[in-house]
Amino acid sequence: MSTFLVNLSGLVLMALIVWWFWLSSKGRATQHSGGVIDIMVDHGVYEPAVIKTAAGATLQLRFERRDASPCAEQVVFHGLDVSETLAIGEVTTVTLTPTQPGTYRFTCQMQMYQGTLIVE
Ligand SMILES: [Cu+2]
Repeated sequence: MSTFLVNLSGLVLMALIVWWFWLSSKGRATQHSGGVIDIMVDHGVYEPAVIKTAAGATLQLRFERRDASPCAEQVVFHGLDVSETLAIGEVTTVTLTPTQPGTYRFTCQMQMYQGTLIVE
């Protein structure tokens, strides 16, 4: 009986951890109508990774690359024909004016870094 309880509490803990990570990555969609947004590039994630904006508004995405690994060096906006090389330790501004509503992914060239741009 006691091992069952230990296993159960382990499962509950795992579920909480998964839930917390899921919320922390998916729950931070920030709503914008254009403007300047700072995005941190570190530890394999864009932060924030989900950006919502309005169609026709101009966004200035300021990518601050802290990750020195070659993986992080490029950001590619799929479906928008935009890509940019990010310098280590610097802020690189990507200016976009998406006109078509939709969901666009932005990733590194190997697609390990994953982000989503939602245009409404
Ligand atoms: Cu990569």
